[in-house]
Amino acid sequence: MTAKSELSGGPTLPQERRVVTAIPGPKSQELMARKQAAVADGIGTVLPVFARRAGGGVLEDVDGNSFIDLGSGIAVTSVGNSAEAVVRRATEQLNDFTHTCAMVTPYEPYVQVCEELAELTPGDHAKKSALFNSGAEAVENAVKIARAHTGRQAVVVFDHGYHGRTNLTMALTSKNMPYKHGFGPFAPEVYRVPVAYPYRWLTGPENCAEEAAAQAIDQITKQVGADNVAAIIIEPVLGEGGFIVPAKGFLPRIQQFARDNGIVFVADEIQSGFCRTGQWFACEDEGLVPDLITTAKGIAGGLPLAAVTGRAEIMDSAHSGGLGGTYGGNPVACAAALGAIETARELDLPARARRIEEVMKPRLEKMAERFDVIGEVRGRGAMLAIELVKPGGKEPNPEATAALAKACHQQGLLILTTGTYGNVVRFLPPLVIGEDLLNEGLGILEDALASL
Ligand code: PLZ
Repeated sequence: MTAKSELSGGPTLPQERRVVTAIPGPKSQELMARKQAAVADGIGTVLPVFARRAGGGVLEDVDGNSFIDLGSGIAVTSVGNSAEAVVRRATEQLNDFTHTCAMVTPYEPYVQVCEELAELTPGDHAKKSALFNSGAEAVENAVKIARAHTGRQAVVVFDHGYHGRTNLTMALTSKNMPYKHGFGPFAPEVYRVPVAYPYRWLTGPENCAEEAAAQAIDQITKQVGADNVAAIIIEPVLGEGGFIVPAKGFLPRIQQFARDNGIVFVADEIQSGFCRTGQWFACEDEGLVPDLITTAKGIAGGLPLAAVTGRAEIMDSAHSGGLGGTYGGNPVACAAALGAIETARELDLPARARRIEEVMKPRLEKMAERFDVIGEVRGRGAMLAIELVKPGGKEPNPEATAALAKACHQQGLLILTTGTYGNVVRFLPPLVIGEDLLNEGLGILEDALASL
């Protein structure tokens, strides 16, 4: 008989890979037929199995298959699924009250999350936060705040950038398919400039930071006018664009330009933040102190919560009552965030992310030597990727990428793809994953590469 604790997800779930049916199994297929009838086609599916439980480094489906999880629900369950402190705190909060609306009657967990964000984010200046439900909402609000602060309208973003699926954030997002196609018109006053993508910089990676920054700044000054720019928004590691780590020196130059011109510099750390890259925030790597920082995903262990955090005088620019939303900073989500932050501190998750890099990167680099299809291995901490190309050159290879993901899925390894060209396999394991699972997953990846 199964112990009761094993019936729930979370840390008690057996930490093993197990493939007991074809993928997808019969129960998942049945549910998929119901999904097709009841759920809009616009809601896609990466791995067509239905989840039953998840925890630690695994995700179990309704047919009893157990997948090694190298996706964390797109960088969300960094503390693991149903992490003990997240469940405990959220449950206590559920029993006390589920909602009052923070704008109607505030509650302590909201304030506590904002206090934690002030402490955890880079810089020792006075900081304030505002809480929302999703990453896109946080980015939209960062723009509202920057516009209120500067009295300017233009927003500058970067090639390969991703910031969400709402109307303004679609405009900020660079990739058309699947995010924007047919959904326009988009919000005005959004300008896109080059980013320092070392692997694909035409004159080579050595000059990439310098040249990309010069081009970006030239375009801003000549095409937009620095005085018209409210905000420059960038992901310190670009997520949906392909786990692009901007060449060293690029981000500081862009931030300096923003500072020199009274532009609010916004780091979108929704994917890269909360210990993912081996530091609490990816922008710490180059000592950046953003004016505003947007967070979501890893902040609350799986419950929907997002934040804008930044310089108090900028955050206070929006008039009283000008920011908010019915559910923003929901008390259960805030309690979960406090549990996730407690866990991250207790387990020293930044160190765990660095350890994941130590385990994974050398093995990925070995695979790159063995297989021509891997053009580059990149990333930091537990935000790693391989970019797949046609052998002999750098032409993107989305077909091999899709085939590789599928082959891994069949063997019980959950990996995700990404990238402007759809040719990047990304690795985002929960930071609490066991090293044995991680190594087993890499073995499956290697076999799948060999079978391509
Ligand atoms: N900014 C940097 O990575 C979300 C998108 C998944 P939301 N990335 C995952 C998908 O296909 O919709 C993301 C991000 C960065 C903003 C967002 C948006 O966050 O919580 O999905 O709105």
